Amino acid sequence: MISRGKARAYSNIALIKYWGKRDEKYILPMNSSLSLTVDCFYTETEVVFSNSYAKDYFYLNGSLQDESATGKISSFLDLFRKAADIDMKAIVKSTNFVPTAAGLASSASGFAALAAACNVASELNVGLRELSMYARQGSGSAARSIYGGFVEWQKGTNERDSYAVPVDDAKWDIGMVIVVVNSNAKKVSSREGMKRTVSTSPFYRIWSDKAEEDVKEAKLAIKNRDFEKLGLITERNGLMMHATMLGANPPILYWEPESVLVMKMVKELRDEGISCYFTMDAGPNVKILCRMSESNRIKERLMEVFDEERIIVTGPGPGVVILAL
Ligand code: FM0
Repeated sequence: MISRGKARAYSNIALIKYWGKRDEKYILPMNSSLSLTVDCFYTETEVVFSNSYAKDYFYLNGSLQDESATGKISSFLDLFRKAADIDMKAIVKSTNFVPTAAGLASSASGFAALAAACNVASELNVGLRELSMYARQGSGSAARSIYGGFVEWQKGTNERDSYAVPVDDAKWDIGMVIVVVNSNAKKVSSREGMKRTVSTSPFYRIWSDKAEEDVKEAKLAIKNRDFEKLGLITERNGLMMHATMLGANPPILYWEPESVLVMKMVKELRDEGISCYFTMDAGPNVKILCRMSESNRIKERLMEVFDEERIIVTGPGPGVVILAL
């Protein structure tokens, strides 16, 4: 017996961040978060279940992955195998479509695409809300990549009601400019970084309530098409997340000198009347929320300092897409 599924999912950038789990097994977040799905980076994944396979195989960008990487995929496949009551092993083939080679791989698009492909291949065929809960258990931020545009991941009360919901399609002159800042610094993964922050940072205590408020305010700003308000909340929330990490032990600093340079440039652009706002995740790259119609002006300015291939302009992306085999 053989059964297949294939899907594409787009990455997302959080405007109001997810940083900290209250449950590590089910990946339940301390606070709700809000993101923009982007169309510049996506993952396509094919899952084939067959009773002729002796074990699971995982190919990423064409190359067979080691036991450790495959093990993570196997645990995720188990969620679907259990729910659909199948015991077949699988071959998973995943390809990341990234505009540049400079380290923008995303667990969000990865697990969202894997969940959607598993949903078809296992014939479980759950709806998007439930699919979001499966994706969440691969990587928290993947819960949001099920939908396009602005998306809220509601923290919920338990493992059955923490899922993402669509907020707005973002088709109102919304864009993002991503600056790929090079870094040789040793990377602390989001998973490890947030865990350390929750358990050691005295600043963390005030984070989750504030983030919860920020999500509410950001949703209101989106509803009112108040771009400036949305941008200001985004910028503040991102900086506050990084402030919680600075208080961790040992402290975590993802910024590089060039990250700070971009932040200053964003402020300058704003003083000149271009409405743009920065945010950063668990790495040195800076993402600039802007008007799509002004993205080229922002890009031109950044090109005075950065090579063109390190500047990515993106619009809002769609939700998961089921692909023909
Ligand atoms: O995306 O431990 O989803 O809200 O990107 O796999 O659940 O990789 F800035 C950091 C994403 C964290 C903010 O964490 O963690 C955001 C972050 P996992 P993720």
